[in-house]
Amino acid sequence: MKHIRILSAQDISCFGQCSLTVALPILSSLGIETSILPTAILSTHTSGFSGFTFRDLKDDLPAIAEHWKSVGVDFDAVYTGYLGHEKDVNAVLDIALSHLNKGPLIVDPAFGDQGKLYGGFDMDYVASMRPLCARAEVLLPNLTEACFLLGIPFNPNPNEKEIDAILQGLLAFGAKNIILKGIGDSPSKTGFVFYNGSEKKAYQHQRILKDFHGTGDVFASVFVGGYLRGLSIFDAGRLAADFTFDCIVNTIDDPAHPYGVHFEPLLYGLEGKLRAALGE
Ligand code: PXL
Repeated sequence: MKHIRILSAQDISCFGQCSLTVALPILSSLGIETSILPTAILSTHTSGFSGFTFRDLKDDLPAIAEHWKSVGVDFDAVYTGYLGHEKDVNAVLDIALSHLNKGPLIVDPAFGDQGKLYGGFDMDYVASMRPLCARAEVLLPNLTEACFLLGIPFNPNPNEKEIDAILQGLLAFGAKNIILKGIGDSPSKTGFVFYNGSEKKAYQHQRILKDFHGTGDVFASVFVGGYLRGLSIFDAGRLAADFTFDCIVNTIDDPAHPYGVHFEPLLYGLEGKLRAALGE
């Protein structure tokens, strides 16, 4: 197996399972060396907790990048998630477009869900995310993020024509491949639609009518691992959707665990699923 080293730029939420504390174990389990660019440190994530601390690291990012350049570090891909501040987004875009990055940029916008922005984000943040999303080889928005990026009203149940308009709009931005998440053709189904301008393909599975935090990060991390290991974008999305579903099923009966999903017990089987999808 070819060695793959990537950079993931996201916050560190010290407690709660999201961002880097999810990306690192998942990507490691898929055999991918993952360097990190922590853009902010929070005591917890922002969903379901109040009074959390938030230290933005935007001022540190350019110097980190300069040091990497001076020692000759580079990456096979850059994967971005929740960043935190407009200046973080700009610094991450500079890195993704510099010679530090030899491969694709994969962007999970990670700024909202269920029709709303996550606490602390505003339209300026959304505007700052547009240039990053525009340079993505693969963009992984949920429906909420797609609507904010396009500046259109959020409709939780878009029809096919509306979905097509969203996909076209995101492509017109500049992103090359879209995985639009949170789409199902009935209330009991959810999944994603893949679109690259010439091919459109949907995948869906049973929808669990309870929302869990951090599932977008689980999805994105499995997607990145699967895609960089050689799956097509659609098949990497399918691996990610199935694994995320399994994590939710594995958590649903635990009332003491509302802040994330129990993905750890399922990691041991993930690489096997990737190998099977690769036909190995
Ligand atoms: O899972 C996305 C995410 C990441 N990081 C922080 C968050 C959220 C979603 O709310 O608050 C800090």
